[in-house]
Amino acid sequence: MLSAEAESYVRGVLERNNRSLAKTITLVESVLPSRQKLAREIVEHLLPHRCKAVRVGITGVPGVGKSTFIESLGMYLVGKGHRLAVLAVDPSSARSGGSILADKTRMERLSAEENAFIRPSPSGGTLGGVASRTRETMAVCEAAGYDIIIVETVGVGQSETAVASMVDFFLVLMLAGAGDELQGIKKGILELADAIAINKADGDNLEKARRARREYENALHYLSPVSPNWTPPVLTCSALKMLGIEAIWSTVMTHHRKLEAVGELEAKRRQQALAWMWTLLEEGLKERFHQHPAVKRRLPEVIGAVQRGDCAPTRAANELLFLLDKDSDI
Ligand SMILES: Nc1nc2c(ncn2[C@@H]2O[C@H](COP(=O)(O)OP(=O)(O)O)[C@@H](O)[C@H]2O)c(=O)[nH]1
Ligand SMILES: [Mg+2]
Repeated sequence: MLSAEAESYVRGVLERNNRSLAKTITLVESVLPSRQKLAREIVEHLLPHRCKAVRVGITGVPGVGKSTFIESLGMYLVGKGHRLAVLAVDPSSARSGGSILADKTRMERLSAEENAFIRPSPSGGTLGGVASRTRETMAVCEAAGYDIIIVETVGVGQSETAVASMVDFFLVLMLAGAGDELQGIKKGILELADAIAINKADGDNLEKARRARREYENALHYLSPVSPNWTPPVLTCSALKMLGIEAIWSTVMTHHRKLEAVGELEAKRRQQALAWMWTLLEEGLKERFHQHPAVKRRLPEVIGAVQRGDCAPTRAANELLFLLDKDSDI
């Protein structure tokens, strides 16, 4: 049975009330165990009511034009009658605080749209935590009838991998003149990309952008594609001048249709559902470990012993894990 409190949240979301939606997401992001319990109850009830949204992850270094791009793409999509939710997974902006405000002002036009819902980064929380709540948040938005979900993430290693593993399509925004940075961390990001778009292809930058496009095409050539049914294309666009935005969206839709036709999209979603379960399971186990009375009692001592070198880490871990098998009142 659904508690009365949970029911009012569920009803609000299903009635597509954006205030209820925002409140539900705040609950989902809460770190308080009692709030989390309520959030899980609500999410579970909302899951069957999700619409089949197209989920797109967008990444790129700060300044590449993600927010500008999302606003241009968002205006285009809303104009076509879609309902769009934008979620930001950006631990750096959560820390600095200021950039959230800047982002908000940049998406001014989109935020004024009735069919757009913009949710800035949650403050605090670990990277893994933020990303795991993003799944729940997407589900809640889908239950509120948002048929396109965009997840924005900043180019800092872990968060992209996490976001790429929870969307249908992963778009990497790049800048021209970054050809010499193709190695290292960038290569890792390219491997996740379903498409690359060279942004700021306007004015004096146009020729450079075209050159960069060829360079990235070459670079992609040497990577094994994510899917056997899809070769990631490299496109150019200007988020500011709203050029090339339509072509990028049509690429997303082509990818969607192709993967859907061969059953790959369904397989991907199932894989993601399993990954979601494992994330929750690992979180739950960790929490139980830290809540366990015997562990709580013994942990500080064991930590001290390992730090002093009096106890081997291997033995310490074993001993602590063994405590879980004991009755909590021993
Ligand atoms: N010339 C040009 N400038 C752009 C374009 N897209 C974004 N910008 C500018 O680049 C700066 C950073 O954009 P922003 O969207 O905040 O980047 P983010 O940090 O990736 O979200 C802003 O001053 C934008 O006006 C573009 O397509 N062309
Ligand atoms: Mg931004």
